[in-house]
Amino acid sequence: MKFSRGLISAAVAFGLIAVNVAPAYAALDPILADNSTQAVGLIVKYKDGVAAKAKDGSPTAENASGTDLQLGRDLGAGWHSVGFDAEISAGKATSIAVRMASDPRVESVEIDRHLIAASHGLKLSAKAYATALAALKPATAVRAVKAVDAWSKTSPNNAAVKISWAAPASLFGASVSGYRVESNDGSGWKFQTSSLATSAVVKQGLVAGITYSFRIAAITKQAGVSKLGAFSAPVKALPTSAPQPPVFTGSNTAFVGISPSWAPQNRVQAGGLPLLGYQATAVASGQTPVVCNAPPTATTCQFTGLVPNVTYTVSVVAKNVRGATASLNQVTPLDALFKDQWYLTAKYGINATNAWSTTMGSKNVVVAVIDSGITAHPDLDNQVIPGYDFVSDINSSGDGDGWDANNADPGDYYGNEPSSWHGTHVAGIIAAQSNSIGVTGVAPNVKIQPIRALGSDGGNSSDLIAALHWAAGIHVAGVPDNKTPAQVVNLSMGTDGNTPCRLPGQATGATEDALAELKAAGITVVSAAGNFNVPAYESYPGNCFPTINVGATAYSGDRASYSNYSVLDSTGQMVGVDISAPGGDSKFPGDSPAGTNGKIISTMNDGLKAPGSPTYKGEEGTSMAAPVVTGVVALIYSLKPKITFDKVWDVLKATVTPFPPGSSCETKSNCGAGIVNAGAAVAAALALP
Ligand SMILES: [Ca+2]
Ligand SMILES: [Ca+2]
Ligand SMILES: [Ca+2]
Repeated sequence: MKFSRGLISAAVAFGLIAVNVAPAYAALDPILADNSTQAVGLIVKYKDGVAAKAKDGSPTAENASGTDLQLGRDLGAGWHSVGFDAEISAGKATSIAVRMASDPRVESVEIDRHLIAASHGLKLSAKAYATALAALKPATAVRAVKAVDAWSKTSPNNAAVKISWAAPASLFGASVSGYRVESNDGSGWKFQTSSLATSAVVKQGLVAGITYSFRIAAITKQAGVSKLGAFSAPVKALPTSAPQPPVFTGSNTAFVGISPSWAPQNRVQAGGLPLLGYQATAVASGQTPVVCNAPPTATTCQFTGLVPNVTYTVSVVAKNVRGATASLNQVTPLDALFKDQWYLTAKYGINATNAWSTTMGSKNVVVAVIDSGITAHPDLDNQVIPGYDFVSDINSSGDGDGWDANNADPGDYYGNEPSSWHGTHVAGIIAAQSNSIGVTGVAPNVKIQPIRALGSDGGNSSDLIAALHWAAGIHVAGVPDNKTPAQVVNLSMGTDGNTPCRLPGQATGATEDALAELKAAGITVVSAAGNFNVPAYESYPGNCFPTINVGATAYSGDRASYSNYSVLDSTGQMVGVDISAPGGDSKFPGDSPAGTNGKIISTMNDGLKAPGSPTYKGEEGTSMAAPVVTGVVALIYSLKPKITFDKVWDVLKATVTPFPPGSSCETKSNCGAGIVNAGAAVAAALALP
C-alpha cells in the first residue's frame, strides 16, 4: 500500500545488507545477535525465453557478475537462487548483484539474505545535509484554507472533512514536495494526513460531533533536503455522521413484560446531530418479529405482542438525518482461557466478540502461516490443512533434509534457548478452535496452512520467495502444487539491522515481485513490523511493497516498548507501520488479566528441543500482532471471498480504534492508522457491494 511504497524509497537510500530472517519476538533471539556481514547468494530472474542454465552448466550471465556462481533452485515465477562459492561481504554481494542486473538477459536481481550485517552508505553526508538544510528557507503559509463536513451517503457512519487551500505565496526557489495537514480536537495539534494536491478529504481518527481545527503547511524540497513551511491560520469544521451503535445497559433479551434498556446517547454518540428516535426489534426463532418505536429521550421501549414463554433477542437502532445504526450483538465463547485473551475484548483489544455475531470465519478461507512449522495441538488439529517445508539449509532445518512435504516443526533449539514453537503460537492466534478448551483464535472457523521457512538458524529470503509462490498456488519446480492456495498470508518474521527490500537502482526484486503476484491473485499478505524499537523501514520483509505491516500495542493501547515504528519520509508522510494490533508488552502489563503479564496467550508446546506436550503460553512481539490482523483479514475474506488487497486495506484503515488520547502513538502518529477493530471491520466488509 502507499505507506509501504514511501517506505521503500526511504529504505533504498541506505546501503544493502545481508541479514537473517528470524521470528519477530520481542526478546533478543540468539540468531539476531550474530553480527556477521555475509551474503550467501543472489535471487535472479531472467528475461522471457532465456534459460537459467548456460551451456557450461553455470548460471546465465555469470560473466557479467565477474565472479564464479552456482545455479541453485528454481523458486517459481521465473526466479532462481544463485549461490556464491563462499559467503562474501554484503557490500561485495551488492556490487556483484548490480553488475549481474546490467546484463541484457537479466530482468531483475535481489540479494539472498542470510546473515546479519549493518552497513550504512549512500546517505548525504551530515555536513552536506546541514549546509543544504540551512540554505533552504521555509515556505510562507498556505492561503485560502477552507474546511467543510464531507459526510457521504456511501459511508454514513464515517466522519469526514474536506479541506482545501491555495499554494504559498513564496517558496523561495524550492519546489513543493507535499503538504502536511494537522488537526486539533482540543487536546493539541497532531499529524492528520499528507497530500500532494491542494485539497484532502480527511477521515482517519475523526469522530462525528467533535469540532476540529485544521492547519496546513507546505513542505518544500531543494538539493536533497526538505523543510516544513509556516502553518496556515487554523480553520474549524464539525463532521457529522449516522449515530454510533446504541449500547445495552444489561441483557439484550426480552420476555412478556420485560424489555431491555440502553444507554442514552450524547451529542457525539448521536453523530453530532439531534436524534430522530430509536427503533427496537425483538426476534425469536419461529416467531414474528415485534417492532417498537421510541422517542430520542427514551432508554427502553415496551414491546406489545410478545408471545408468552418465548425469549426474544432485541436489537435497537438509533436514527438521525444521516442514517440509522443498529446495536452490536456479541458472541461470548466458552473456551476456558478466553478470560485471559484480553487482546480480543479489552478497551484497546480488537472488539472480536462483535465481529463474531456476524462471522467466526469460513472453512473455505485458507490462511498460510509461513513460519517455523506446526506441532500437534488439540486446539489446532482440526484447523490445519497440508502445507510444505521450504527450509533449504540442512544445518538449520532440524529434520535432516532440505525442502520436503512434512511441515512439522521439529524444534529450533539453539544455544541454550528452548525451541520457540513460534509457528504453533502464531497459528493459534489466527484460528485456534472455539470449543470449550484453551483459547479461541480471532477467526476460529478458517483453515491454517502451515508453511515452513524458518529453522533454528532463521531463514533465507530465497526460501521465503518459494514459500510465497507456493502459498499462492504458483508452480515451484520439484514441488507438488498447492491444491488449496491461500487467501491470506501471515509473515511473523523480520530482521535487525537496516535491511532494504531491494537493490539500489532496481524497480523491484524477487520479494516484491512475489508480493505483486500474490496481490494480483487477490491475496492479502500481512507482515510484522519488527521488534527493535527502530524505524520499521529497516525490517525486511515488512518493508517490502505491498504488505500490511503491523506494529504492536500494549494492553494500554500505546506502542509496545519494543515495536518498530513509522517515521516521516521526505514527502512528509509517516511511513513504515500501516496499522497496529495488540502484541503484548510485559514491561507495561497495565490492568491485563492476572497471570498474562500483558502478553498474548495462544497455543504452545512444552518441548525443550523436540516437541513435547501441547500447552498454552503468553508471548509478546510484532509476531503476535501480525496474526491478530491476519485473523481479522480472514474474517473479511469469509464474508467477501473475492475481495482484493486494496479493498481489505480500505476496510481495515477506515474502521480502526483510534489510539488512546495523549498516547505516544497518537501524539507522534508513528503506529499507523490505529488499532485494528474486528467488529467494525466485519461490519464494513458486510456493507460492501
Ligand atoms: Ca525439511
Ligand atoms: Ca520437514
Ligand atoms: Ca479452544
